Amino acid sequence: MTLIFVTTNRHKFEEAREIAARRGITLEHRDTPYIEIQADELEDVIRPGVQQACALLKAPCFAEDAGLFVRALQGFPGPYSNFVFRTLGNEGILKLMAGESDQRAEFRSAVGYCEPGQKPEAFTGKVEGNIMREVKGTQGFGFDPIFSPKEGDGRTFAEMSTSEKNRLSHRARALETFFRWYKQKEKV
Ligand code: ITT
Repeated sequence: MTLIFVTTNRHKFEEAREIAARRGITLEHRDTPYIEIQADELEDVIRPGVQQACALLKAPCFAEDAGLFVRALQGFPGPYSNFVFRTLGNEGILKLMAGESDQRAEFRSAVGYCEPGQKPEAFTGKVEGNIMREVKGTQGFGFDPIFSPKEGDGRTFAEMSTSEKNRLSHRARALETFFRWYKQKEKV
């Protein structure tokens, strides 16, 4: 069984490939760019996004939107995570957090799936954790070096292998829900 994952982010694809393989699903990578609208909820961003990608590809596909929501910053950068990572980066978030005692944050993920002529479906996942005081680790991508999941052993996502991150991550959780739904729908 093969599914198309539309993303410009190679790291996301590698993470998803491992999760899909465990369920007997092969992923095909497409980096077709689609427009992401501005909205507070990731599901509201990914639904029109994946619908557009599906129309461009003329094939069933899924896409994902993720973000880091920091409690002391009222959920910032949230749906603007891509832009904030490119502009302020990890050091920028650490500066904003200097002097904040509440270090809680969560990563959220929304996976969107669409078939030509159909309404898009969305599946979500999240992981709670803390923003570190300094960057730690070199694996993963984006905000991984400043985020330590609550259910972990204190390491950041950037100090974990892909399979370790996949045991806890927001993306893994959203994808697991999507793949379960998909296999049931396809009766496989
Ligand atoms: P797409 O083409 O799939 O949209 P993207 O990199 O633009 O790729 P998103 O908009 O979903 O992905 O993600 C926004 C940013 O949030 C992303 O660039 C990272 O900086 C950060 N981010 C998302 N998921 C992350 C994760 O698992 N670990 C660390 N940072 C993450």
